[in-house]
Amino acid sequence: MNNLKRVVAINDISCVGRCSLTVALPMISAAGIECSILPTAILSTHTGGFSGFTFHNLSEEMDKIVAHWKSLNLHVDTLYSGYLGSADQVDKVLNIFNTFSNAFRIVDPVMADNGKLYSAFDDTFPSYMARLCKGADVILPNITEACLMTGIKYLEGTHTKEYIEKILNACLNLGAKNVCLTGVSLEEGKLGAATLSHDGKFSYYALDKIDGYFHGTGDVFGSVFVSAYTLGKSIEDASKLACDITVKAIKETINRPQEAKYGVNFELTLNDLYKALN
Ligand code: PXL
Repeated sequence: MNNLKRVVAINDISCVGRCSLTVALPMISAAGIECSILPTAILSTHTGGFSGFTFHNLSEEMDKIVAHWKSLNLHVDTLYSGYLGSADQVDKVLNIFNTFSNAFRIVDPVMADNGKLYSAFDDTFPSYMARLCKGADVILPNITEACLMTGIKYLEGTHTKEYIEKILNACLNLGAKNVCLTGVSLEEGKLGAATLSHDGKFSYYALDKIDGYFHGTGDVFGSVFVSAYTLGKSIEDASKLACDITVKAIKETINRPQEAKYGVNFELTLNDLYKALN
């Protein structure tokens, strides 16, 4: 029997509306990786587009879970952090990074999109997320999140390479080793990702833009990126595969119309994900 790689996904459980752990668990598993989880909060739905959702913070439980793991001599290949329940959880995640110090650290600083913070966070939150990015092997911000953490002004629409490279450089200045920036559009009608690695190499990848806002695509992108990187792909190849699978998931959603807030039909991409990585 081969030993599978293990990812620990640190993210919330939004019970309905595919995002965070309801995306990370099935996708990372489908890549042939064991996905352990550290839930940060439990919500009836995610916070984008539903009203009246429930929210239960799991900060106290997180400490107890990690304390137990310490006693198990657990092997972890990659720690993947996403949506946090509150700013105090940044220290908890840093503590987990130090506990499993041989694991890759991939931080998706989930907190904002389209120029705006998600409703659960206040203006101080980006500075906490910036602390978490320090020392990460890879960070996966969208343009809004990168701007909020670096103080660069957020610009809508298509971007110049100068603007994107200024953001990428500023992200590495936060102390991350590599960055993969999502939501990058250098040309009208195209959308994709840009990377900057520790050796100063930039890469760009884009596909035809599909109009509309699709909830949870950042989590699809992140889960594929984390899977590919954990299995030894380069930053550039992990970014390309994450773009390809995310676009496929969006296309599968357009064919089977549903309300966008319920997330994309990533389930129909799992076969492609497995084949691309195994
Ligand atoms: O997909 C990002 C995300 C994750 N978790 C929760 C969210 C969001 C985005 O709105 O609300 C709870």
